[in-house]
Amino acid sequence: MSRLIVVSNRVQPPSEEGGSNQGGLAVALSAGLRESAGIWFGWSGDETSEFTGSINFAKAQGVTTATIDLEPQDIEEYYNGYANRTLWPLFHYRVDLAEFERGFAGGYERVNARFADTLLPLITAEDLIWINDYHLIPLGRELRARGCANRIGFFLHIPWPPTQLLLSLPSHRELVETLFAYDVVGFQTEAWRDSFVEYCTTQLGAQLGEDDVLRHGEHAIRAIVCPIGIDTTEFVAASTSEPALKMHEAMTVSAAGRAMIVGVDRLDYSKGLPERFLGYERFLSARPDLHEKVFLLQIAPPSRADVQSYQEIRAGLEASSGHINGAFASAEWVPIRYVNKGYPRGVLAGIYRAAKVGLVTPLRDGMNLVAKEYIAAQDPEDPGVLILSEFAGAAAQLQEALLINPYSAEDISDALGEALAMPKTERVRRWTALMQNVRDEDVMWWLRNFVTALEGAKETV
Ligand code: ADQ
Repeated sequence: MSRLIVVSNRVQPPSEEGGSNQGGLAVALSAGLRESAGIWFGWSGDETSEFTGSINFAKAQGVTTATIDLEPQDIEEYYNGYANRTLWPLFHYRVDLAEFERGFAGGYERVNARFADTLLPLITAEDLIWINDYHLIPLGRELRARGCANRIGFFLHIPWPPTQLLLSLPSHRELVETLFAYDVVGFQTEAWRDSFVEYCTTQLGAQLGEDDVLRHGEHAIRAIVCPIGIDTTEFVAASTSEPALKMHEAMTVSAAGRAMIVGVDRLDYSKGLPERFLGYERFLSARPDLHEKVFLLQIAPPSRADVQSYQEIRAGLEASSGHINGAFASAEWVPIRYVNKGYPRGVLAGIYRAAKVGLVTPLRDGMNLVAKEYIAAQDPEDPGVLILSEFAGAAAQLQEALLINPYSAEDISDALGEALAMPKTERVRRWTALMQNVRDEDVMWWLRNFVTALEGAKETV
């Protein structure tokens, strides 16, 4: 395998005990980089008063990292602005939350150019360059403009929005055209890829040929479907590790014979948390016979706290969980345990394993790794049941989950009743099929698929 240079907005190599609050992207990329002996380049997460382009090299857990600091204005316009207030909501179908400011777009261009200036000297002729996610869409074009002739791939971790929504982005055409600087562009599902192809054919006049090759003017790219997985072997081991066993035991004692339903999500409006609480409330109203027999543990570490819509969702969830507990709790029973902190991976695996039901109900999600982690952590002899939103990318692979519409409180309520009553033989049957997929299509499979497509790109395009 050629040396890989992976680029993403944030670089967060795992800590010894497996990082307590890492996004799915961080978890997946570190696992992949270990195999390829490559470099992971991106923002350190730190601020500097003036951008210098100086690179900080480090090695952690077998992963070499190269990071840069950004100026406060960069962080405000590029990260909090264009990435998290414009593209993230729009690409998750929330045009109502998207903010369109020229200053944000300018900062986004500037930071992508700074990434290119700093990264270019690290690149040698045979390197494969793999750029990740919506923060860095124009980076390939910036590298090409500086003479980089390497194979460059781009992978989008989030959904690609429907054309009619994307048209609301000022300069949508310019942004999408920058993707034609890549050799390969990867998506989590066929649905997101098809949506991209539809935009390119209807708005740019691009032509789709064989082997997913999309031609536009002088350029040809391969638009591939390449769903991300988890480090399944590591996660299965984590689920029977010492911290997991301890946590499992602690949860079993504290559950006092009640069935635990678990939700684990970054606190983000795309994850459908208010709707999930409403669905659970509906379930409590519909099933008085199960009061005191179940509880929902919702773990939601805050993210992007500088963005107002994230402050609002946090306040809304505090009110909603308080309201539900106020309406249904008794002296001995609290129906929702709502926790705003991160856990080390072993501990998290122990929590998943102790839960009879995994409740994963995003309104829109590129993939959703929590669904896969929940499956990997189960006891094969007595697995829990996964309830999964049909709008998560993971639903395309995890068809044996109980698939629901996350906007429907009734769907959530019915699925909870079905999951809690499901006989063991049926739970084992579904879990076996789900686990097969989580094992076969893991993070190494994802990495190899993408890299193979990138290596072969020049021959097919
Ligand atoms: P995210 O939106 O961050 O990722 P997800 O795929 O669910 O979403 O990954 C979240 C990760 O954070 C999981 O590995 C989970 O274990 C971890 N996590 C969440 N809460 C935690 C807690 N309290 N303690 C410890 N760990 C916690 C983006 C896209 C997804 C896509 C991934 C990868 O939005 O759709 O699946 O990238 O491509």
